[in-house]
Amino acid sequence: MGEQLQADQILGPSLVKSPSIAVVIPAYNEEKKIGRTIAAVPERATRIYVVNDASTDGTATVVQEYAQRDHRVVLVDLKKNVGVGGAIVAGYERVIASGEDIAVVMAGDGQMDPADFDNVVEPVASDICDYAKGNRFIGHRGQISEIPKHRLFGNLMLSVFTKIASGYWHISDSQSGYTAINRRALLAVDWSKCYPRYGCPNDYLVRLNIANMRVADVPIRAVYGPEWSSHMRPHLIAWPLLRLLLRLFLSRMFQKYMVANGHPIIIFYAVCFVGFICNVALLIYILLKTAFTGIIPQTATILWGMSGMVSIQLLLQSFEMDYRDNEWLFVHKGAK
Ligand SMILES: Nc1nc2c(ncn2[C@@H]2O[C@H](COP(=O)(O)OP(=O)(O)O)[C@@H](O)[C@H]2O)c(=O)[nH]1
Ligand SMILES: [Mg+2]
Repeated sequence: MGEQLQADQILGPSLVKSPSIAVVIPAYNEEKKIGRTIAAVPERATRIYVVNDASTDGTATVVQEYAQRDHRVVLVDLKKNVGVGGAIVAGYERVIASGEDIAVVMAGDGQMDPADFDNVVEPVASDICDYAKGNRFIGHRGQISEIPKHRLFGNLMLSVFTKIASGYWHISDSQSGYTAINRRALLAVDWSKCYPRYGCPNDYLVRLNIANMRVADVPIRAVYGPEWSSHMRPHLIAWPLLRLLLRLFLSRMFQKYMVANGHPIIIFYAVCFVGFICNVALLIYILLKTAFTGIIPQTATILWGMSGMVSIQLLLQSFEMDYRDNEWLFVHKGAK
């Protein structure tokens, strides 16, 4: 893609001067923390949708009590558990139907700091981007050391795969759920198809990219401690999440680069894939041949080395092409 364009050149000046802001709060068995979370939502928010889906504790009752005191609070009570992603989508559907300009997602367990609310909302409210996502790795010094080590490692790995799948090479901390989205983006994505469980933030990013939405990472602080044990089980979600990312990657390649404009990146990725298969096949052949005859097959070894180098080269070039093609959707922190 050529020269980087300013947001207002692409989409016109800010569409909404003083946007209405809805907060979507997924809450599952959060009777102890949901009250505190609601009470801490900044005044700036005009509506608070708390999505409870079949909690087995008193979450719904607590939310109803708050709804009587605070007219902004609306309980969205789902009868069946649809997962955190499904709950967010149910909240988004309410926002789409009731017409708020921006939807902010905050966790029901109070793990997202209200002090960062403006940071997350501002780039969307001023129409610098369509979707802003909190990033715990930038801005707040010392934050990384507070994140449990195994979660940090998993997060970094998933962030790399999410860059490849989504085309948003400028963002990290892909699992962060503190986000703001504008109406344009809400209407551009088919939310009913989104992944309903813990992989939802990754899924949203790929779909936003297919819809050509501008995305920004903003610094946030996450709250950790024994009180906030996550329900997420990394070993159980890792494999489904990697499969989801592969499927979304292929879907993005097909929709953006094959159907839309027949981009050469498809050829690069395809040849890279064939090269990689040949490389693995050659390696197996070399190992078997050496094991059975005691002689290393020279031609196969040379071909193995060449196919490996060519595949890596093509892969890196594909990443570079993808980066350039998406650069106009990257909004950097502090960009005006
Ligand atoms: N409505 C709803 N909310 C959920 C579900 N699973 C998790 N949540 C909420 O999503 C938020 C984040 O979940 P949590 O387990 O703390 O994950 P983590 O902090 O991101 O590791 C919390 O507010 C949960 O109450 C679910 O199945 N339905
Ligand atoms: Mg949590």
